[in-house]
Amino acid sequence: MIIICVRSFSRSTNAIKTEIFMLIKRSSDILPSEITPEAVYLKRRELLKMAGIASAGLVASPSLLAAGPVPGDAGKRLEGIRKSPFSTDQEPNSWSDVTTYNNYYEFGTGKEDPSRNAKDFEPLPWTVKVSGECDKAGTYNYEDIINPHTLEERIYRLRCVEAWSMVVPWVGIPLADILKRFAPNSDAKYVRFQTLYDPKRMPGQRRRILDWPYEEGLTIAEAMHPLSLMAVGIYGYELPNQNGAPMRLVVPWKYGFKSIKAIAGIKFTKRKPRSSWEKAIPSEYGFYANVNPDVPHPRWSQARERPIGAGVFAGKKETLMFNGYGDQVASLYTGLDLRKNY
Ligand SMILES: Nc1nc2c(c(=O)[nH]1)N[C@H]1C(S)=C(S)[C@@H](COP(=O)(O)O)O[C@H]1N2
Ligand SMILES: [Mo]
Repeated sequence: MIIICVRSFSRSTNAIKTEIFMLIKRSSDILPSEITPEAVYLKRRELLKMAGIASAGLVASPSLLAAGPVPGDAGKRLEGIRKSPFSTDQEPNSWSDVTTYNNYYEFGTGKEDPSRNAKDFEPLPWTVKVSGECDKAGTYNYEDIINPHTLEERIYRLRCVEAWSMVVPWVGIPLADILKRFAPNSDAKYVRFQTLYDPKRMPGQRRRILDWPYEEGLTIAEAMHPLSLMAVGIYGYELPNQNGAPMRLVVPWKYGFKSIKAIAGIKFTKRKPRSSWEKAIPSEYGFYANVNPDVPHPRWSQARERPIGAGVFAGKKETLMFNGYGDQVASLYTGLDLRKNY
C-alpha cells in the first residue's frame, strides 16, 4: 500500500489544500521512485485518520501499517512475517527516525554518522562463532541460523540510556528459539554477545573509543525470555546497516546499549560476562541495565524521556519501570535489589 499526499496552494482561497490518495498494490509492483518524500514524512496514522479509512477496517493495525511506505534506501523485503501479541499498539516511529537517528560507535559517535558511514558495509556473507557451554559449538552461516525460523514482527519501545525513546517495528526471531538449537548445557548461566571486529569495514574501530569488539551479556533466563529478540529487519525489510545488519539483539526492557548490533559471536558462559560499557565506565551502568526511572544516571535523571519524532512541542514523557514491560519481565528479578543491581 502506498499513501500519497499531494499539497497544493489555492490562489482563490489562499489555502493550502492537502489531498490524500491511497493505492493498494502488491509490494513487488512498488518502485522506490514511486514513493514521495511526503508520504514517508507524514505520520501514517494521521494520514489514515484524515482519509477516514482507519475506521473503515481497511487498515487493521499498526503492524500492517508498518509494512507501508518506506523510502528507496530500504533493502530486500522480508517474506512470511507473522504478527506477535507482544507488539505494542503505539505508533511506530517513521522509517527516517529509525534509520537516521542511531547509536553505533563502530560507524561514528554522532547520531547521523551510522546512516552515512555504514552505507557501503556489506553484511553478507556473515558467520557467527558459537562457543562455550553448549553441545553444538561451531561457526554458523547467517542463513543456517536464520532460515529455519519463521519471522515475527515485534513493535517494541526502545529506551536509550541517554533519555530518548522510539517505537520500532522490528522483524526477527525469538532469541530463545535460536539459542536452544546450540544446545546450551547446565553450566550455561550467561550468554555473551560480540559485535564483528573488523576495523577495515568499521571505521569507528580504528579509534579506541571502546575496547573493541563491542560486547554485551545477559543471564540465560533473560536471553531465553520470550521478549528477547534476534532482529533481522525493520518495517518488513531487511535490517539497514546502521541498525545492526545482518542481525542484532533487541531486549526492550533494558537500556538500548544492551541491544548489541552486528553479532558475530555468541558464547555461553558460567561466569557473568563484563560488557564493553561496564569496562569503559564502571561508575555508570552495570550488567543489568534494566530501564528504571528510580535509578538516575550519575549525570542525569532517568525519570522522563524524549520521544524522538514527536515534535518540539510534545515535551517529555514519563519513563516506565522495565520500559513498560514489567508485567512480563519483573519475575526475572525477584529477590534482587534493583537499586543496587542496575
Ligand atoms: N555494536 C554496537 N551495538 C550497539 C551500539 C553500538 O554503538 N555498537 N549502540 C547501542 C545503543 S546505545 C543503542 S540506543 C542502540 C540503538 O539502536 P538503533 O540505532 O537501531 O536505534 O543500539 C545499541 N547497540
Ligand atoms: Mo543507547
